Amino acid sequence: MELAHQPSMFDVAEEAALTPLRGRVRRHVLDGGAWVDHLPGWVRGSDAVLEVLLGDIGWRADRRQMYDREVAVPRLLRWYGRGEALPHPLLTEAHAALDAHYGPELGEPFVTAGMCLYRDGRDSVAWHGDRLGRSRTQDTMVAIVSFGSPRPLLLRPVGGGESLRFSLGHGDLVVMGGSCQRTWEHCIPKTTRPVGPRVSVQFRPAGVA
Ligand SMILES: O=C(O)CCC(=O)C(=O)O
Repeated sequence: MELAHQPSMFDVAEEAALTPLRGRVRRHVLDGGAWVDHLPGWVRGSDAVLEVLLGDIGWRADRRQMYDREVAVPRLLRWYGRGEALPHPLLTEAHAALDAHYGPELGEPFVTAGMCLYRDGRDSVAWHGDRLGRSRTQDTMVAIVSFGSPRPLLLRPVGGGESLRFSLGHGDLVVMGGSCQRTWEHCIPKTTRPVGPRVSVQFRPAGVA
């Protein structure tokens, strides 16, 4: 895939490695039983992972029905199911580290890894909650690790209210937890600013989508 990618000054020299989670993740407690954990720069040397993710890993361009016409989904997608090998060992380590840190609170492991590739500022995801599975009725967690050019993840309460903004790229981690998928919505808005590609890797428990 030919995508112009400007390496980050902080990221390029190092081999990819995780930094500790314990004592460093900051929890934002939100209304309605939701929370968001945030750790900027969780992955050091994240550009090495991005290079692999921007390669030929089976990205798929989806289409969806919008009223009476079919339109292209504005991002590329790749889904890794239970036990499927992830394309970079750092992602396997990240999965294990998330399970070790969040397992006691979540009560189950993260199982799937969904990936989105935002090629430039025209790619986006509209306001939504991940409510297709058990998360429609149950508390859960969705952990997102971001690679490449930062894009804002916005969150707002369902029904309206003040929104929150996390700029996510270059190895940043956010975890949406509690009732967040039911009581809050999130999006990655389009931008007219020139931005390089960003890949988000979302770890979810079984049955959460
Ligand atoms: O790219 C992101 O960080 C968010 C992705 C997302 O909201 C989704 O795929 O449901």
